[in-house]
Amino acid sequence: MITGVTGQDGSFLSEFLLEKGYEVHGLIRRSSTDYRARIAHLENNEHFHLHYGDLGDSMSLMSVIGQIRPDEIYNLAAQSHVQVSFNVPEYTADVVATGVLRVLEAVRLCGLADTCRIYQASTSELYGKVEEVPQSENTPFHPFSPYAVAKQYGYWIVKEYREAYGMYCCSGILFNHESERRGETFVTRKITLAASRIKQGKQDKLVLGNLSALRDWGYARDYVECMWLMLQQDKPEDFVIATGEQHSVREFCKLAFQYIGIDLTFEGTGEEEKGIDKATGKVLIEVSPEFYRPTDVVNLWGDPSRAKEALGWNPTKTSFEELVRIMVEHDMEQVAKERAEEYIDLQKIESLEKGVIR
Ligand code: NAP
Ligand code: G4F
Repeated sequence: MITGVTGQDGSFLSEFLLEKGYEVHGLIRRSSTDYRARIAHLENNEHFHLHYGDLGDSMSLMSVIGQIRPDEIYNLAAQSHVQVSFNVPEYTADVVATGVLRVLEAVRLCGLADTCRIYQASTSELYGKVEEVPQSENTPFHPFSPYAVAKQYGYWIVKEYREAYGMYCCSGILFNHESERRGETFVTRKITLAASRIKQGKQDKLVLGNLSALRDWGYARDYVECMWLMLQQDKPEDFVIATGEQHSVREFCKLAFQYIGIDLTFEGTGEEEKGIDKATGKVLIEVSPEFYRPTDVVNLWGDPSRAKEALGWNPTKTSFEELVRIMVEHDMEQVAKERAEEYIDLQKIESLEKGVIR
């Protein structure tokens, strides 16, 4: 069973498990619009089943878990946007923190504590205002957003159920992982979509926040394998999943624009910094404090040694360069197909991210 099946990771994990011969049950929440694009290609698969439920609703979780009696649960559902967690902190806590407890307790109350293994989608945001670089399983946590604080509860409640009830449950401390299916308001996808639209004359410039933030970016398709591997071990254990390589938002921009044939140079500092097309002198990237966060995590860099050793996982199967190329190639095609009435109003999305209605 996968919660968050309609999300980036849920869709890749579904494909991965179906290829392994699993019966996959996904939890979806009711919405007035039918947003299932990432799993549309799986919906005719007879081994893929969908159930309505919500992480905010224990009864639906009990009902679905009691009915399916899953061998493995991948708890991926979350309000996963860090900036949005400052706008909706209470809701974020309910889904991201208490939601984990609801899943664990539903498993226990359905009498599955001894048979059902649980993977919890934990995060590098737990390291937040980092206390060491790079970060490993032994690095102290210092969560730095309402989202991260809620995820910290999820991490500890999983550990508690493991120790109190002997349940096989564990947390994957995953560093940022991106893809052509990444939500459009996360910085990487915002950049690859904007670069594609600028190249095709459909957007003038891209406005970003902190260009100096550093991330350890991997490819989501590679990372879902680790979620599965973590549930196939003799004993449950928490792992850091990362590439071990770090890049800035600025470097990501430079590479994405390079793939569409624009050589960018950055001039100025702070809010005055600009990304300029070397060939034409045109300003293509600007900084706005609108996208600064009240507290920003600026130095994430994971040490995947333990996952390499114990899970036999290759953290650099897809390189940073290849990841950016995959995303840009996808978005160049997507943007070329977009009809005028289908354009996503980036300005509106960006404002929403900041809680502003324009
Ligand atoms: P995502 O694309 O934002 O997907 C989140 C999923 O959760 C969606 O399917 C969403 O459903 C679902 N969801 C949200 N609220 C829900 C609720 N109340 N009840 C049931 N489902 C709900 O996230 P992702 O990038 O795939 O990440 C998957 C998980 O890993 C998340 O828990 C995230 O916090 C965590 N994580 C992600 C990264 C990363 O870099 N991607 C790194 C570390 C940890 P709708 O489609 O209906 O919105
Ligand atoms: O792409 P982001 O929004 O991802 P963030 O905050 O790292 O969170 C993602 O990764 C976490 C793992 O570490 C997950 F747990 C979480 O669920 C989510 O998937 O921002 C990355 C960095 C930040 O420092 C942000 O301040 O990029 C900086 N940034 C600069 N300009 C921007 C922008 N981020 C966004 N979203 N939009 C901007 O315009």
